[in-house]
Amino acid sequence: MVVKYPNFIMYPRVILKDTLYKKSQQKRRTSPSNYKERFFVLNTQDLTYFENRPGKKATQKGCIELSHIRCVENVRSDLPIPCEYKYPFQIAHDSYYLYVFAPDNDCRLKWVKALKEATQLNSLFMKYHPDFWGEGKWRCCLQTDKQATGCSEYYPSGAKPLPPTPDPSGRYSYSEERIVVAQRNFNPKEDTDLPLHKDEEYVVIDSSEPNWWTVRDKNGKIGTVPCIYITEKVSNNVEKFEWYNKDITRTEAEELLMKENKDGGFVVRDSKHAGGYTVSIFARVTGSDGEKYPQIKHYQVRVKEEDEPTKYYLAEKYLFSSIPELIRYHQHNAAGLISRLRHCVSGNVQNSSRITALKSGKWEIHPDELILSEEVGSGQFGSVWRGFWHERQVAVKTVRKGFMSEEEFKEEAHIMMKLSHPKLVQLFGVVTQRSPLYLVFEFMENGCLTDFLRGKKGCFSPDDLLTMCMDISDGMVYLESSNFIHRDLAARNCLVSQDSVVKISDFGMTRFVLDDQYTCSHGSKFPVRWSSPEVIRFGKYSSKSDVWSFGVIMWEVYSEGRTPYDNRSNAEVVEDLNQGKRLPKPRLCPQNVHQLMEWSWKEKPEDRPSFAQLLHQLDCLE
Ligand code: 4IP
Repeated sequence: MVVKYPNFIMYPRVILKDTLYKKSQQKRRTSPSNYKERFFVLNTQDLTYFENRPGKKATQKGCIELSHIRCVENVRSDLPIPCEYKYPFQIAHDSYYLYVFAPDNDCRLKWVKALKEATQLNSLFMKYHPDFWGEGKWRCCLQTDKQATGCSEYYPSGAKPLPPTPDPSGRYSYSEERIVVAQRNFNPKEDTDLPLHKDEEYVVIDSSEPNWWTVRDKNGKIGTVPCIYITEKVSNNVEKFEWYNKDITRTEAEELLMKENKDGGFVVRDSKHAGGYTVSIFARVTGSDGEKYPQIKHYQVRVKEEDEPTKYYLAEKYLFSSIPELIRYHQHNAAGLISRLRHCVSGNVQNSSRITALKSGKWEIHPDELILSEEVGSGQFGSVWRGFWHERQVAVKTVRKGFMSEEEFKEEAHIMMKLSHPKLVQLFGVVTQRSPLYLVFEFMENGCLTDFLRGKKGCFSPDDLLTMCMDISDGMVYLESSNFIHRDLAARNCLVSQDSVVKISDFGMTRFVLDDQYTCSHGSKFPVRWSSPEVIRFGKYSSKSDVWSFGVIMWEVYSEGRTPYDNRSNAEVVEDLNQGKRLPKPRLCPQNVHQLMEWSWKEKPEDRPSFAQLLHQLDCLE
């Protein structure tokens, strides 16, 4: 079954309207933080808010298309609310968060329910932040990036799914079961209430109501209880996390980290002190000679029992109520450690879902297995949809009729599916039973690298920019060693995941394109600005022509998404290259990175570095 995003008829139907308060969305750095009374109208197409001034016509202040809404949920916070209405909910849309305040809980429930219903196709299997963003961090998980992945499971339909079937390895990342402990006895007042017994544990089923939560007791009985009678149990249940390596010694942890060889690689293991835990971190540290040397440090998780509740820490200034919280914080902040916890290393589990998908060896996907939810853009091949395949979020590319040699592509698809690397956008399979073809890829929440760079211009640190280049070169080392030539490497063909990892997409795809405006170097759509001289002159592709294109990507990254040679026509670019001219150093680019660009743009392919050399050089700069 292929579900298309609903087709709206000419006149949208009004679903709800009310006067509510809203907080300004801080779209700009200089936006004020204020709260305004607005008249909200939800219809089948969008959510619009108006300013109502007595005796004057209402003026529209904002409008959010429903298809742009990612999440609608109550905000759970102990922050005092500085406007008249005290019941907050959030509407996450595009890259913004709109906080809206209802006068009472019934009104809030009504709005959240209606908005969820109207947008539920948009946002399956997401995470969200239950508390406010404020003072530069998420109050729920302390992450300091406003666009950081949410820390709580989001249920678009309002109903929570059944608990996940246990993973055979007993591990699944952050989807923890929430346990609460009764602080006092409670005698039910209504049929739907559940009695509470002091000090007993209960599993939280639904916490969307601010005052009454639905919980399950040890006998499996479910009912509502007053929130003021329960308290959340601190979960130190580290077993289910991928970073926890139960039975490994200090030496084994060191071997594992050395083998992985990733700056910021870390494991959490049992400490030699019974009941304790140690975090082992691998980092490349600059020695007195200026060279980088690998180093491993072990930090014991310390416990401050005198605090109520008990606190955990690695660096004394940063205290947390549980070990998972501590790890989550240090994944984003080094805060005194040798490195922040950048890469979780695990000796136990095989690499997640991707492997499961590929193990089947099946590349043909049946159309019934696919659900398309919304169109998210259009690529050079045709439109791109966000969809679901076996509960996995995927990007589905539809290929325009006559644009691609479908037969040749089908012959090659299984080879492309075997290419699997954390820095490549994974091809999961192909729907060939229909024309045009559907190509099913890993979904990348942050879209293409060019738009990502332009959208966040001015917000990147030097480390961010370098990491992007390293991500791409890491993926290219893999393609190079697999003797696979990309042929169209450019920032627009790299995608960015939810946690800002850059991955390479569309590798090898131009070979199947039939439109000679793309394939012929004189064609208007030919990527001259990314192409090496031998490609422009003789159509001679190699890993070294990919290296040239990679040099241009580095330039795009350090120019935060500018088009290369943006003041020159394609013909002028060719002329410049023939005269030996090259792109200038972008303002944000350090001299040594620019030297790598120039090395990649050597006239003769054999004078250019390999991707392995480039990655090594970038690694040394970190
Ligand atoms: C405005 O402040 C209003 O709060 C806007 O809300 C808000 O727009 C603006 O936020 C904020 O700068 P002033 O009226 O003091 O200028 P409204 O449009 O309801 O009046 P949002 O985007 O929240 O609708 P920014 O982030 O757009 O600047």
